Amino acid sequence: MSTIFITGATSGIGRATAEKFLQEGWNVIATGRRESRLRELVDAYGPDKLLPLVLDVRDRAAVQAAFAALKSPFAPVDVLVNNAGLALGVSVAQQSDPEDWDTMVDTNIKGVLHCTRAVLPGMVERNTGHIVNIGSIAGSYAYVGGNVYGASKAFVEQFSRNLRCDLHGTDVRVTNIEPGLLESEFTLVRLKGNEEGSRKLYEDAEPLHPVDVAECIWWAVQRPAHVNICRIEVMPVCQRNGATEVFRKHK
Ligand code: NDP
Ligand code: 8X3
Repeated sequence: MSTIFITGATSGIGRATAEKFLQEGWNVIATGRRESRLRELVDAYGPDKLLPLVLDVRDRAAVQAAFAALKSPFAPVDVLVNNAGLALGVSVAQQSDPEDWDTMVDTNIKGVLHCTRAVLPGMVERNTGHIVNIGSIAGSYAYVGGNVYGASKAFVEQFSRNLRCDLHGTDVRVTNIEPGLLESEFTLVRLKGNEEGSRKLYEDAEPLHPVDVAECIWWAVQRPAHVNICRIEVMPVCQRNGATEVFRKHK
């Protein structure tokens, strides 16, 4: 395997995954909405092994066109990492903004569907490939304000399991990685630009770093072809039982 397609490679886990696979000599298709961030990656790694694509995963036609237009050495795609995603807001359901709910559903659920559907027929035809989904512990552990975000990640978890059923008899692999507290732009986005709020969430704790998840992805992909890593649930040591149980050193 040598070509990986990563959604949401402009920040956090996606960017760290792009860097990990580039360092390991893979061809990387790095996608996201922010062109300037993709340009930074090209400036750092050059265009030979890195194809930057401005892509909004909510746009099914654009996703289909992006996959259809890929050419060697960026085709065929051996690994798809469905990483693009976000949480918006921390309100209880009865006070949440329905627009935020739509954006989370369109990105975290429909975005995963669009990319998976676009890449899967080719993988089945070649009888090889790997779909790596980025779920979350929020898909398994409920918390106040987690409502649609957590439910969207539960969707990703069950979709990953169901994909394995549909792919039974092929050599295509499916992995769902479920990280806990991880410092990235995630909380800044969730709190709509509130830097102080984002800083406070990670204060006095040692969260996961994006590279920790990139290493999980690398490990799952590197297993021998007959091994399917189904789920990886990974939290920082300071966290237990989901989002709200974080041990803080000075509190
Ligand atoms: P970041 O906010 O740092 O990165 C999110 C990425 O998703 C960005 O590259 C962003 O790119 C991309 N993205 C968002 N919306 C879209 C869209 N419509 N189309 C294409 N790309 C999009 O957060 P993380 O790296 O932490 O998050 C990555 C994944 O990990 C998400 O699915 C998140 O739910 C999950 N996760 C995060 C955890 C955490 O605590 N941080 C824990 C568990 C899971 P751009 O804005 O340029 O489009
Ligand atoms: C993000 C992790 O627990 O903050 O997926 O919802 S959590």
